[in-house]
Amino acid sequence: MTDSGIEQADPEVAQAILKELERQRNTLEMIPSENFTSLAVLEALGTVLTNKYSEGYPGKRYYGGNEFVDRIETVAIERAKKLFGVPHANVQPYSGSPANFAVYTALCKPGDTIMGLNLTDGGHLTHGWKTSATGMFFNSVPYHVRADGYIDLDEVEELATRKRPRMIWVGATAYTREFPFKELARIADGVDAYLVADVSHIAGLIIAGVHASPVPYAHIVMTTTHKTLRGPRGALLLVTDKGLKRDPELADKIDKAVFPGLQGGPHDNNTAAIAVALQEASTPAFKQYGEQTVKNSKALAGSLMTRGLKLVTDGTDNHMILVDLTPLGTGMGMYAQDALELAGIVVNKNTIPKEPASPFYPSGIRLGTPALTTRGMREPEMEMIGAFIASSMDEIRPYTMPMEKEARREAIKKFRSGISQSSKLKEIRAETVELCRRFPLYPELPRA
Ligand code: DSN
Repeated sequence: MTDSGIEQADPEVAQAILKELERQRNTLEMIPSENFTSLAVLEALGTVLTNKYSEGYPGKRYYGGNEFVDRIETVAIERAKKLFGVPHANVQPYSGSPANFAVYTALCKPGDTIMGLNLTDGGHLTHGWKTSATGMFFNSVPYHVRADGYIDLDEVEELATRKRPRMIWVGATAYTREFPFKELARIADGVDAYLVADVSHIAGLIIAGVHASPVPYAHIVMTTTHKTLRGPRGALLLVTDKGLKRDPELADKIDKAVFPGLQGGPHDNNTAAIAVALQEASTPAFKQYGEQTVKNSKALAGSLMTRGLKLVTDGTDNHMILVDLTPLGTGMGMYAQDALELAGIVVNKNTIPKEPASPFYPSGIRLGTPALTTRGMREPEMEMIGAFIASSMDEIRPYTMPMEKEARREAIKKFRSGISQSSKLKEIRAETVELCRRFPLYPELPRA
């Protein structure tokens, strides 16, 4: 075992980490599921807790030596319960997808019918998409959004009445409007289905009071901890009073589904970092953060629309914006993502409702304000960034994305060589670097 630091022990990896830090510092991070943790969260992650095995739960471990891990996990559980106002929390899921699979394991038998928002309408893979285990092992009946981009509640009700699902998911990975928890609870209750809310994207907004909470309406709530909640990677499974009223053993079923059902030893360093993030999320400063994230998102949406870009649902209620690029042509999401990256703006290509192209070459981009807001940016910066994005989109107008494979390969080649020469994108890049410099990120950490 070496006892030197990473720079001496493994310069190759150390250099790549430092470069990644510089990349995060010098670009506008606008993927709506990403954020920057505090130094305290980072510190908790890089601790000796990673050395420990702790299968089981506090006070009921399979291995010895868990005195301090028990203390940490108990603190995390109590903070999660208090913050979300629920009687039971499990803080061990490795991330959102395994946490969601634990919900299936606790509530369903293989082959049971489940409903969730269709992937290309903004739903998550684990809400029953065909290539996910959740779509393979369960009978998935997807619901959709209407032409205006809002969840089609009439369709949900019609499908639920006809298909009698065991469980209905509410939640998404690309949905820019307030989730209709109350309406979906009415539908789920009407057919005796469990309502499970996946609030991974909006957990921080719920805590800040700028999005309704699903807790009064859902039986189980799942959230990842690394998005608007601003913690480390990981997830929480929360059982509500409504859930316990329906099944007093639900908390136990969830715990057993996580361990031993699906996971082995919890990642104790992550648990500690989650505890720290939950502490931070309980402060007035976090409430302000959540409020500003939504104000920024609305300001950015306004700036983009004023400059002629089309947004799904014509705006946003949360931290996220979905740009419909079909006025520029179908399947242009990848070009938009690449052009913006050259301009120093990191977003992801995304399907739009009724996607006319394909999930691999989709017709939209998804962007959001959680990370920029963590850096301290506000409405004036959003106005400016909206202008950068709109100008960058002008640069992709001359290109097309054919759907036929060979023609597409040629078109992408032509795009890549053309766009890398764009002087407009180079100019914008200089401005985004300057903007990043004005809002320093992790100034305490080393420079490359
Ligand atoms: N990858 C997450 C997101 O970007 O929304 C969902 O798993």
